[in-house]
Amino acid sequence: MVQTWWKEAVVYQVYWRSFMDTNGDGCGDLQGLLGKLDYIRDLGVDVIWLNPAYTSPDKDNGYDISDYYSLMPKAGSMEIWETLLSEIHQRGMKLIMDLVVNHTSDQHPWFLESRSSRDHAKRDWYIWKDPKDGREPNNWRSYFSPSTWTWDEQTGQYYFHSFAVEQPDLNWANPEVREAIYAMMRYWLEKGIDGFRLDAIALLAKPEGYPDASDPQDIRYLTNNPGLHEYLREMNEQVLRHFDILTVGEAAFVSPEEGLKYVGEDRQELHTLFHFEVADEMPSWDMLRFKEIQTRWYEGLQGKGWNSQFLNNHDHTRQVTRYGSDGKYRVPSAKLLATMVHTLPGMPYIYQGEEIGMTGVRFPSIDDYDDIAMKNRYREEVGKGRDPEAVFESLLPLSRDNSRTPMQWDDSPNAGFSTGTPWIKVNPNYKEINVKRDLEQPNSIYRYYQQLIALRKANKVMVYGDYLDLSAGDPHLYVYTRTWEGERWLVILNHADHDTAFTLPDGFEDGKQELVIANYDDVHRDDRIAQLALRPHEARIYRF
Ligand code: TEU
Ligand code: CA
Repeated sequence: MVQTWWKEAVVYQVYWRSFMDTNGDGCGDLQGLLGKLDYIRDLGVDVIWLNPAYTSPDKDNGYDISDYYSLMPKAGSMEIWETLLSEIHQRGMKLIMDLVVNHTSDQHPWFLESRSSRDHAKRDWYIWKDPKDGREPNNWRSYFSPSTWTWDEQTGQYYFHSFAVEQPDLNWANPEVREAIYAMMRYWLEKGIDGFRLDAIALLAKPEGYPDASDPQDIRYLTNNPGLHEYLREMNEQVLRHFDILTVGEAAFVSPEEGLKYVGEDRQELHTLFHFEVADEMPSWDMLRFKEIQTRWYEGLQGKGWNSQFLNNHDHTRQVTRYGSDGKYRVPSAKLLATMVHTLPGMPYIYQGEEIGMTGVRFPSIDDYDDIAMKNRYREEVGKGRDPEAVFESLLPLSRDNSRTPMQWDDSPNAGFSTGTPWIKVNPNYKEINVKRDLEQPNSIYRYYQQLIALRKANKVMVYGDYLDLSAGDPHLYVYTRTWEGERWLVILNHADHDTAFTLPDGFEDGKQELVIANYDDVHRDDRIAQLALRPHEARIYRF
């Protein structure tokens, strides 16, 4: 397998609007990120993934772009962006940007021209259809609205959008569109960025004829359609292969077999991908399901493609709340989840705030929330006559805003995020959970992440080691090995709020082990481990 820098990388995701505000407008900005680069570098990460900062009306927090070649004023100037890139590189880190090319904003000049007339040269840059039997061309629903079609009175046709009404899909079947996107990608790559996170990349190709879906609610029909991989291969030929970069695709509804089409070394498409079998299809923790997914993806990709490991991002609620325990076991639980993400096969991602165990949030009113996906669904469900309070309660656990509350720097007002009024409220637990406190404590979650990342740098077994689950049937324990060039690591995790009995598996001789790391501070190097009562959310790694 070709070894390249990105395979050994740890990625840190910065949702800049919630990271650090330096001009008091209540919105994070690139200047704020600039001032925190040493904090990120000290964690030990290699790559920063920056969520979209391109000019946008901000209906979907930057994922509705109206100019790919400039930055939205609230983020900062191109000069600040250039300085940011340079300062990131000077610290030995790399920057990847979000590439949002399945759709643009409805305020993008391309769309304004396209919608101006049926005869405009850019009409075919988007997807327009006549009504069918006097209504939408088919019965599909979008991610953020009841239908993927919106009527345009001016030209008497519907236009297609996989997400919000304000996010019309580009017509990737049109070579002029593809050429325009490739030119834009070269513009940013020639500025020196180190790659892209490809947004909603599974949606680029649309099925021939837009047939009705048998189940409109199961929106996987939007993804992985014929023609997609021809586009990605062309993108690779035209752009990606000419730069030494990392490309990570966001691909919903893919199996390992489907995933391999994106990232197989022989495919010449992308390097790795975020798949969402866990994030989308496992609403709460299910250890047996998680282990089965991990083993299937390992067997599906091993030796042929590279996986990515994450448990949260700006679209999914915070892992210690959704998949761990954010009450009295928050600290060990956050460390256990980190141990898992950083020792399972694949490139680990850290979403800002995860490294101090930030939690999900429960604001009292729908008016405290911003996420277009949540607000649209609330309006849709209440519009059907459902009880507003019940709808609101049902949307809280998975609201994307759970992960979008401001970074908690210290216990000063607004957690040190802003001297103004934050665009979204700070999680009230910031007085207990903040960077300042974690930096002061030797056994904090932040310090544990630092150790995990340092271990990865010093031990290639974490990157390239073969993986074997030794606990497949256990609902609480996750015990697996990573083996590389004669070195064997045994990872032992008790993902439970109670003690769980552990027995050293066959093939391991008690007394021969060396403790690598433990998330409880009283574990000693020479502890015997033939039989253990692992404590709630206890994690240990041993080298044999
Ligand atoms: O999300 C793409 C997308 O499909 C998500 O809805 C994802 O599949 C789902 O959240 C997985 O649980 C990307 C961005 O990450 C998201 O923030 C944007 O709203 C969306 O695209 C539109 O650009
Ligand atoms: Ca600001």
